[in-house]
Amino acid sequence: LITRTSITAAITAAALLAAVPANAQFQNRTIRVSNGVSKEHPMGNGLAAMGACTLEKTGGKMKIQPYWDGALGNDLTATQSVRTGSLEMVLTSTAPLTSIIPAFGVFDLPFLFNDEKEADQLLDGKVGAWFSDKLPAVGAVNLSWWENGFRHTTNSRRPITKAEDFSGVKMRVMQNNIFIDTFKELGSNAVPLAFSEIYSALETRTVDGQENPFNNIENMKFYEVQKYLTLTKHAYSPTLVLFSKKVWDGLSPEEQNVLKECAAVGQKEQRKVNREKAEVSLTNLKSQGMQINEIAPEEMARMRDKLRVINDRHAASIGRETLDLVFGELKRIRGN
Ligand code: TF8
Repeated sequence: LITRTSITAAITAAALLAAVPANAQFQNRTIRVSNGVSKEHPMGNGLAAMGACTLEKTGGKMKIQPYWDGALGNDLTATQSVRTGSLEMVLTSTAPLTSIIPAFGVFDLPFLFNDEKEADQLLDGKVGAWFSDKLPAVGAVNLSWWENGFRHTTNSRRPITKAEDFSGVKMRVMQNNIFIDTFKELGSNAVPLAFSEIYSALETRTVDGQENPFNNIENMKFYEVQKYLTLTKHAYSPTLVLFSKKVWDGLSPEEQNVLKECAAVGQKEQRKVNREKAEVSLTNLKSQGMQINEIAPEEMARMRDKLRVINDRHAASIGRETLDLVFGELKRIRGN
């Protein structure tokens, strides 16, 4: 005799069975993400968008948990944790990773990109994928290209309006040979330091200046200890959304897909907010009392000429193949 209750029970059991594979695709997971800046930075907007996306796509199972202010290490040390698998994810500029993958050094060459549109096209296309493909070999998976952005120069010594003004200025640079060489070539004294050490180095005048995007200068309150801001726009820092390969290999294909899709959702938000906020940041830095200096076009041309030697000097370490690939693609993008 088939009762109403047993039919209900059978239907429930069938529904449960059908539901099992779908649920098993997603485990409860917390993805810890390290970043050097504080949570008001556009990186926060990107991670919030990415996190809302992972929650939605996994029925609340996959959580993105950001850690700010370098609490889990600076770019390089957090990247090492990602490589060993003791940390799930890090947002880092490519520059500190040039010591691990020399080809990334191409992004550190002065004045490589003219604007964000060029950077987006190159990084989101086959050349960006070519760089991402180098990461699994060193223990990481790049989920997407976000951005730190165009870098500008601050210092406490004097207004800088031409290359010669860098003379004798002690500049903090990222832990990267090409940045060290670039600022030495300009006549300054280049000191490599981790990001978290900048503020106190500026405050104690261990260094006179530093270079970072507007958003970072405001976010880290460098305006409290820096008077002059020069619009050098000398480099564009891409941001890697680096996931631990060790952790990645233990995820289901569905979880991996969610992470990739949601990193792309985060990218859209992060780039948008980063670009909107950069303008606002510049205005805020001015109202905080910073003096903003521009470099006249003819002085900028001289500076570019002076720094052309950097490309030659670092060609061997970056590698011919990388240089040809990137400059070839830029040529195509620029339509010349
Ligand atoms: C630097 C970098 C860093 C970023 C950020 C912490 O100057 O620009 O600000 O990579 O992720 O060290």
